[in-house]
Amino acid sequence: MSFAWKVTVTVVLFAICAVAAVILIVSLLGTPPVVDYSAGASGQPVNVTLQAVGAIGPGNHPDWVSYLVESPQGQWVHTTVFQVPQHTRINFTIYNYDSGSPLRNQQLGQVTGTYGNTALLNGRPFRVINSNAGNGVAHTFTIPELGVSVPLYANNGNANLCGAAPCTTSSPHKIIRFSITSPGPGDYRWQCFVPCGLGWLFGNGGPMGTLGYMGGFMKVVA
Ligand SMILES: [Cu+2]
Repeated sequence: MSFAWKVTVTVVLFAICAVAAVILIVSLLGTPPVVDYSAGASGQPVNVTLQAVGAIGPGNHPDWVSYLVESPQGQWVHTTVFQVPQHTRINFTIYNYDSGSPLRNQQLGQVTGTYGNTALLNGRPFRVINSNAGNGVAHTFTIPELGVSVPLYANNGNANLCGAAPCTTSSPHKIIRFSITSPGPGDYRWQCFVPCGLGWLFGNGGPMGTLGYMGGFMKVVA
């Protein structure tokens, strides 16, 4: 092998390794995009809209459960990070497209930390879901630091459920609404507390442990 060849092979191999390292670092550091509901906030209530799906569809993990966030412009974004103004009424609407099961911990069937400690399920107020009855609970939306937790009543698992996000209301769904008051500035972790990562240890790996699927941040800004 000539010297020129050796140099060429060395350079090419180095370049390949460098590119691979960059891709790895970016994928490890990569955080989901932020949907901003705080721009132009005027103290008026802010509406935050999410959907929970049984399978995200396209991408690296097509069969992972996930949340999505709807931008103020009406685009569904595959993320779990959103930004709201401080000390403001936040009206949440969550479209649940997933099936569910009985809860291992019935405590998570309760609505806590919302206005009136209540939420609406398809327009009807509720404070607790008995997950041993009916379709069970699919996911929760929980912000532990604020004591906020709302169970998402499930769809019938035998129905023709949406198989890839973003789902539309032509698929079976439940609409859950509730309101909270945003606290002072900070990053508030939220997540689902149903171990819904099927096929992972105790259901808590995969989408349950990956930002952008079953957990994220509510960023509160001044
Ligand atoms: Cu979940």
